[in-house]
Amino acid sequence: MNQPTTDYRPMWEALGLDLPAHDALLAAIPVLYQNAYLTQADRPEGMAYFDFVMSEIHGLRIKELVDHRAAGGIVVGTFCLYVPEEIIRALGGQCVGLCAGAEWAYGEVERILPQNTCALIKSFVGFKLGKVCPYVESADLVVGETTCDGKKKAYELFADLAPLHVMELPQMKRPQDRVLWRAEIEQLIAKLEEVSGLELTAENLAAATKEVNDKRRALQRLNAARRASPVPISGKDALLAVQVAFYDDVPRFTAMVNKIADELEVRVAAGEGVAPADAPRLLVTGTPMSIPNWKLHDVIEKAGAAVVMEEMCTGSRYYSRLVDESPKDLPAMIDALTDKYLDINCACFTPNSARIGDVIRLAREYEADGIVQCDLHFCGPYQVEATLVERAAKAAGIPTLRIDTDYSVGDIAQLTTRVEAFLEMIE
Ligand code: BJ8
Repeated sequence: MNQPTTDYRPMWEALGLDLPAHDALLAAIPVLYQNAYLTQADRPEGMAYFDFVMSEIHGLRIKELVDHRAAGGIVVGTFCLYVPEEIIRALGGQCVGLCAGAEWAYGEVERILPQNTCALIKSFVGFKLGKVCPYVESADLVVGETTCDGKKKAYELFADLAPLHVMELPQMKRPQDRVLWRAEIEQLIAKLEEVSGLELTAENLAAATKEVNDKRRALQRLNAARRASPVPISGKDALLAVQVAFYDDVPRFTAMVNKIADELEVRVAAGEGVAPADAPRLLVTGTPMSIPNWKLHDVIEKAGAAVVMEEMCTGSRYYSRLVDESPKDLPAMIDALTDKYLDINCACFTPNSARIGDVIRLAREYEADGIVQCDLHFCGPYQVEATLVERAAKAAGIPTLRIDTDYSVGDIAQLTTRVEAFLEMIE
């Protein structure tokens, strides 16, 4: 991974980062990336784009956001798939995901949050308290959502640290819940109009909807190629593409992913892959994996298996459903957004049987030999739902492995042993 040649330190200082702490964070990421990514053989050539993106993760992209704001645009940070990127973009905003995949400033975090809070929540609070995230420092507004209890209560503390708007997400999907959710989307529109000084119109929303759908279509193409045997791209690389989708420039990202999809389709036609055709194929499901959390994919693929699909928010839940582009007037377009976003299957909903159905359907479509459930410690919704996934997989005759973990590296040896034992069992 090349180091950036531009000196971004004045920009980081102007954003209020703690430069020594930020230096330490930036020193750690290339080591992780080198070990997980650059040791892989036969990567698609197009992944060079993602190597570049990673080398500039706090550099060029942040400069683009700073320039965007200087030109009058806004930057909006989010933590969850339910926040519609289309509205942010229609109002001249750049949407950036703020979930972090590494432990940071936990000492400070545990002064205000219980120790038994999931790593995702602790990390986004830690990155903010530790002043090491230029994305959150660039945000004109952060949008939270009432998904799990940990997140919604953490936002009450986060409101002291950043300008925050919280959307109330229903916990069920009945007609009255849809009414509530549509009203929440209307309130988000009003808030973003206030922050941006712009008005949402059918024209700007149609353009943004098409752009974001195009991004999802490109990811659908890339991931469709993973049905092939041998699989033409590693699970780690496919995961990285979705992780980067949360903060990269949308049209550029779409073009690059389509280029990789072209390359994968050629590989599939030629029968070329990154793993032997008889390598065990695994579907991974559970809580999201944010950069630089590549731990489980790395363990699985170094053990000789191929991850062929992710049923998670950094996976199929991100790209599998599109917004209906056929409505032409604004109220009908907002209806289409309401339906698309309420159709995401997060374990915060009850019942959430559609997610269980998705896991089994995807395992079959991608001819998975096994399902690995990977959930963060202290994540009640996904850890409880894991039992339902296990039951459904058993009924479908698909072996499962259940892993509860966090962002530390302390359990890598234990995870490796468990994954290897699982692979022996299914081979
Ligand atoms: S749509 S998965 S991004 S809420 S891991 S913070 S659930 S205790 S992240 Fe999520 Fe939106 Fe759902 Fe997706 Fe809570 Fe669990 Fe922590 Fe979680």
